Amino acid sequence: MPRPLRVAVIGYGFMGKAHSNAYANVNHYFPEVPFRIERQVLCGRDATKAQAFADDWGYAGVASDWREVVARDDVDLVDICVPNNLHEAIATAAAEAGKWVVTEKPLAMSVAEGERMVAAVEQAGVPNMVWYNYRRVPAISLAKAMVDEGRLGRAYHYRAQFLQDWTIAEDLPQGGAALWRLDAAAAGSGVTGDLLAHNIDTAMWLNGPITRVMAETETFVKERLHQETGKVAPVGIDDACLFMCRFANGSLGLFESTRYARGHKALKTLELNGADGSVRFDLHDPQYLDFFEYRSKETGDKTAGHLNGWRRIHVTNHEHPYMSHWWVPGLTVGYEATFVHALADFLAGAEDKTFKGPTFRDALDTQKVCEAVLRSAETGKWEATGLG
Ligand code: SOE
Repeated sequence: MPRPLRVAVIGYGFMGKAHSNAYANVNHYFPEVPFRIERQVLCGRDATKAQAFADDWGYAGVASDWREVVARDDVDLVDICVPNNLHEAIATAAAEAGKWVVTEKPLAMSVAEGERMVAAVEQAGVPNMVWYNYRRVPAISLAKAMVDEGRLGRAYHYRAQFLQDWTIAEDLPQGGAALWRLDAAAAGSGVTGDLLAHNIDTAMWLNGPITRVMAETETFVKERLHQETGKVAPVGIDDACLFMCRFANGSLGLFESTRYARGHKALKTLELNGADGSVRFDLHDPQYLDFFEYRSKETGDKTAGHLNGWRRIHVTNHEHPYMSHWWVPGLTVGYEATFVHALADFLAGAEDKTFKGPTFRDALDTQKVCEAVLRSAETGKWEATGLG
């Protein structure tokens, strides 16, 4: 019989919703997980909004102060869905109170903060996770399975993009509500921590540690009205970031991210080229993984020249990651399913420590790469990440 796990979610924005959907649905689609989720408390500063959200998503109660929530005896897991500058304080207090702790990405504002957070959860011995949800796109999980099966052979190149266009307008303010992502004091960084962190997490999951980076960033709009102070203030985030890197396995990487790519809402791609084959993924077609097989792992034979070509795998068969939990083959799942998958994996492996991550410790590695990227953009030099 699954045991109850009483969840407190801090924050009711975009991620509060994505995570709440996972809590509401994980037991329906993954009935084998050993916990039955109870949506115990929703915490948010605006009492009216918090109550409306709690009613919508079936939370038993609401609270306005996260300190009160982490101290409650009737909460087992604390989920942090608030701006990055609050992650450390909530996570460390929750861990010290013996709660399981999960947080939206990125782990922290800096490596120093992330290290303290890792120490807190590890000293308390509490299960922990960072919601790098794109690992759990079935097609990306399939790419991981194929890499682990040795289908790509020696890795040569990794490349990834994450392009958006929603911050181009010069009169868009910074700070407050969804726009905290433009405020360095709340976000820590711009596209590096917000978008590239996803790509770095996936890249290191698929291709191993990134050891050094060389980056360039730009802030295209230098000043924006700050919603909370009502004053025009310098913009401290990176609007765009490009970096090249080296992986510990000897392969080379190229990453690009911006919120100024007019026309792109979420062009998120990845490609890994190996000696025996390549995979590529595009979030616009999330059900597909493209595979080029140069040499068969099973037979060791090269694909006959006249049959060479990219294969589009429609990742909806029951043999594909997560898909036996959903519909019949051929039918698709969406963005929200990636959070359900992340939660299912976490619940399945949290107690017996078989959870494969990303844990806080894994996410600290991503934080180290992000920080090296921003450092390199400052120094104009290659910077070591300390990994690998
Ligand atoms: C930013 O626009 C954002 O919402 C990120 O914060 C999310 O992490 C990403 O998945 C989509 O884009």
